[in-house]
Amino acid sequence: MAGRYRSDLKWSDVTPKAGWLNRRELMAGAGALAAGAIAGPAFASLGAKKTSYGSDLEPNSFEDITSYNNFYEFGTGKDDPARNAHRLTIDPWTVKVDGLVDKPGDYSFDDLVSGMTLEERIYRFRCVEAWSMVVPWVGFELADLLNKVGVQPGAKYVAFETLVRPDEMTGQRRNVLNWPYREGLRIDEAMHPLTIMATGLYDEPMPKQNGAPIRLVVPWKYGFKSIKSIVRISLTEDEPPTSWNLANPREYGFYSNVNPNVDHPRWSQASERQIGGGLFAKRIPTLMFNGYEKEVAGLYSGMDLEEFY
Ligand SMILES: Nc1nc2c(c(=O)[nH]1)N[C@H]1C(S)=C(S)[C@@H](COP(=O)(O)O)O[C@H]1N2
Ligand SMILES: [Mo]
Repeated sequence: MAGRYRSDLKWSDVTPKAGWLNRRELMAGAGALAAGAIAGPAFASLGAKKTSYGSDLEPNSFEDITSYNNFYEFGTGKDDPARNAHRLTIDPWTVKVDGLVDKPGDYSFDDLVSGMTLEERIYRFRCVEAWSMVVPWVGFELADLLNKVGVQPGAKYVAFETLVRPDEMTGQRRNVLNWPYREGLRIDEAMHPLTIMATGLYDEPMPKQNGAPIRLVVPWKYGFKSIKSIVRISLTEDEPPTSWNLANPREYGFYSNVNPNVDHPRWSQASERQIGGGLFAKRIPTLMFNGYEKEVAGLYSGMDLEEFY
């Protein structure tokens, strides 16, 4: 596989789009902004505004990002989602917004995304299993969506649910997890500008194995918090139950912030294996809050990060 550490290959050689090759040039100058706002069908992510988020990071190849996945609704093997997710129907797609909001309702994908500013965000992505990638997401800030639907004062958490459709999501025929897959964030985490709803990657609409048509991305938390193929967003007063926490509360906390100093009960979290690095690649040290400490540490000031893991 074309790894990003093979010296004869540059990331630009393994990316799928000619347009992508000019990304760095685009971002170099005012040209970045000239790329302009998004227009056209909401499903298309082409034309997303280029920003400087993550311009120092080397993205994994499209191939890596779409062939090594966790999406238990399609099986527990890393290659199961790529083989099975094509069965998922994503059009039409409806997201129920309920709980403590001014404008609850069943929103079509287009209604949900309309008015949002799509941007490219190149983020580190760190799975709790101690592997990592760098992904050029396309998405918009969750805060913009929450402001659009109107968060009521009593709301302290946001809960998310994935689709349940065992006909298409064949992994749901077994009770590997308590379906639907559920996740949640504290409201200040949800409102943080780094938290995005992603609708694409590498200028492509979100591949099904990565959580089409819309998924959460919270870059400073372990990957399982970034729930895929979302059909429900609820604003709640109480901390919502989450699938991995229900399955094993000792191993998977509600917060699950990336933290090299707090080991998983069964393995160290001090370092990680970069996908695409090849068989002999050295592990790299894991960064506090996955490298986003400057931006997010303030959310947890005064909290004992070993207690609230
Ligand atoms: N609905 C749903 N969302 C999910 C998962 C899942 O099994 N089901 N797996 C999580 C885990 S453990 C990880 S590491 C990431 C993987 O995202 P990726 O396949 O796009 O890299 O998705 C997360 N979101
Ligand atoms: Mo994960």
